[in-house]
Amino acid sequence: MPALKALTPRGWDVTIVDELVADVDLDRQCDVVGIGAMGPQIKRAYELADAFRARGKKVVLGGPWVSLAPQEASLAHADAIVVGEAETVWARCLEDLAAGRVRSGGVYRAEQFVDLGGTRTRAMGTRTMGDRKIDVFSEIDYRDLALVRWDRWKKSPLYRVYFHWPLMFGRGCPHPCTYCAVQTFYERSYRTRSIDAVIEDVRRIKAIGGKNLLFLDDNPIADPNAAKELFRRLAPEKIKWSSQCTIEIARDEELLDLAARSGCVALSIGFESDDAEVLDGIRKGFNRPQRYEEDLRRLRERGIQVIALMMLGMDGQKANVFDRTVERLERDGVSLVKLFTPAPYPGTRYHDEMTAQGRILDDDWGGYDYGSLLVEPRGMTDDDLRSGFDRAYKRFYGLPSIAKRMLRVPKANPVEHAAYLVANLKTWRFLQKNPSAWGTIS
Ligand code: B12
Ligand code: SF4
Repeated sequence: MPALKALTPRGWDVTIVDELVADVDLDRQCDVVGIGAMGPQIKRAYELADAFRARGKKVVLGGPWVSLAPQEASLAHADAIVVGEAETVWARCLEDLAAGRVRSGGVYRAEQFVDLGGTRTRAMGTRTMGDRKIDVFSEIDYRDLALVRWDRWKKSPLYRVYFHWPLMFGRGCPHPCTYCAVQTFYERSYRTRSIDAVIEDVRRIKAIGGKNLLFLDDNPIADPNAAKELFRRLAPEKIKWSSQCTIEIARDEELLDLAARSGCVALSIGFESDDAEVLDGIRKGFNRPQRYEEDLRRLRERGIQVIALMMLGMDGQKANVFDRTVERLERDGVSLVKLFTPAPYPGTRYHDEMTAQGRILDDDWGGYDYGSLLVEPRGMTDDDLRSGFDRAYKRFYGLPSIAKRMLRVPKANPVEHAAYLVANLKTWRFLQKNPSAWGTIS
């Protein structure tokens, strides 16, 4: 939202409301309401859109869900939708709405990816639009666009929720994982901002007292050379940062050393499964699970906490997967885990595969969280999946497992170690009160 605000032409007065931390005033005076949503929030986004339109306001919807879901679904709730990145179309969309018109049936589609000012990789080559082939990168230079106002972030109630300073190095990911909205949205392309621009952001954040940064990237090591250069430049800044990336970070010693020296304290990593065949089924064979043990040892040695992301209920997994997964995570000293039941997000190849096989169990997108039964499992019953999923969470965040894991997770940084111990204990307490709330939150 701050990025979208920064893209808004002069003359517009913008207010950001995040419903996680504030109530939305449906009667607020405004010309245009823009709404974005992630995953299951889309249902609420549609409700809000309807409520605003019933009060005579113009509504525009955008973001990854809206971009990938069938357009009609979103257009039923909005005057206009932005499909893809907003940079090249947002100003035109606003201008049209203000003038009381829409073009292209209300669909403002970004036909090009914006140049972020750094490196670019492209797995897809050019994109075909009708009978034309177009370059997927636009000539708009992101460096010319207004920067996020970090001073405002510090005062925002969101800061107290996220307690990190969010910034971005790159967008996209070149991998082909079938279930992933990111590679679908970005068509497997990957771009970085210029490292100078990122360092400038870091210094602005430091100047107002920020230390803990969160790179919002999906995979900041997707271009390893660019990542190495970034980490070299970050090291003297003496900050701490967290992010998410593939396990490939552990397989390049230089990259891993540089990441650790630059202040990397925690990474969410999509292991998904320790079974090569299961991974091949979702085109994530590059994970190579036979190397996980060694990978995790290397990360631990460098004091990097690992939040493991694991999928349960995938094709090829049997009812023993739940206990086996937790045992492995305990043995490898993983700090935190997030478990996922298969979620067929619209627009993804996985969604198409499950639709073709007639296995999608729920059409209500409001339930598309990470713990619901959305796809008919093979190799286990629905009940096995439901009970195994809850059991795995309870066991991982049970006191014996916490003790076992915390003895193995990195202690190189005592403050971080204490924070992760507290996070585990809080999760244990939460579980006592809400034994089956898992997957609905992250
Ligand atoms: C960082 C992140 C988070 C952070 C956010 C932290 C923060 N302080 O902002 C946290 C961890 C909180 C988070 C949580 C969740 N996330 Co998240 N998240 C991301 C991530 C990695 C980056 C988002 C980002 O900031 N990108 C940078 C900005 C600039 O890009 P952007 O958001 O795409 O916005 C551009 C366009 O999409 C468009 N746009 C976006 N919104 C709007 C709105 C309007 C009106 C317009 C016109 C345009 C527009 O313009 C922008 C500029 O081009 C994305 C993956 C991804 N790459 O998208 C997942 C992602 C968006 N998250 C996802 C999900 C599912 C969730 C959760 C629902 C998970 C859960 N079950 O809890 C929660 C919901 C949180 C909540 N608010 O309730 C999914 C959404 C899938 C989908 N098809 O909708 C994604 C794509 C991850 C994935 N691989 O599937 N997330
Ligand atoms: S590696 Fe991660 S971000 Fe990249 S395509 Fe696979 S799941 Fe998506």
